[in-house]
Amino acid sequence: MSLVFHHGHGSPYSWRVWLALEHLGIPYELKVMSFSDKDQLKPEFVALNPRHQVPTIVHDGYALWESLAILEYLDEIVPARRLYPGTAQERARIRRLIREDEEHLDGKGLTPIYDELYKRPEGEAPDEARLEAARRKLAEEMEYFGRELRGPFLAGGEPTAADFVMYPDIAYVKRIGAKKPASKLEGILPPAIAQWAARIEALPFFGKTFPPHWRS
Ligand SMILES: N[C@@H](CCC(=O)N[C@@H](CS)C(=O)NCC(=O)O)C(=O)O
Repeated sequence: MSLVFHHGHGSPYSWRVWLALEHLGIPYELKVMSFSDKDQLKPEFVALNPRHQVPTIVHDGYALWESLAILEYLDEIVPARRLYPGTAQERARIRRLIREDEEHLDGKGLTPIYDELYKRPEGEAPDEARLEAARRKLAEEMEYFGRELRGPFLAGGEPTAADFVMYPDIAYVKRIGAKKPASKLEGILPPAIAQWAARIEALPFFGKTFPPHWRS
């Protein structure tokens, strides 16, 4: 089996897939794309993925993109270890948590904060009311997900796709909190989520997936 993984450091979508590949023990060839060099727009990559996004995998010549489609595909090709384990109901719950993360924690909490602090034109002040509303939503969502823990991880004793989808978002909350005091995100993680994040960070393969430019 040959699997090529096209990744971009700092992409939360791509990070999900890297964590999953490692957890499943799938051998892969890592190809890191440089966004500043616009690698994703080079003709050979656009020929592979017309949406020119990471993550993209090529498995035995079959190209696939969209992180959630990739996670479900990886789950099916390695039956010995699952990203969506359990009964139909347990598997559905993992999918529910993923959708809730995307819509609520990320979409209504983290994304507006990121937009206000990183995407406004130079010198333009953030919309404080929008920031505050998003910060409140993020705090509520992290409490919600803390209550969804079923042991060390979201679905029990082992991490699943739900943990690998949520972790990069929580890593962004931590990073923005540390880098942008105006975000007032420092210390916002409830204890249950801080401890859960520490458990992901203690996974033996975690270190290699951490964005190198985040180390400083
Ligand atoms: N819905 C996609 C989003 C992927 C995505 O937005 N990737 C960004 C990096 S975070 C990207 O590759 N952007 C490069 C571009 O659009 O040219 C997924 O879940 O995989």
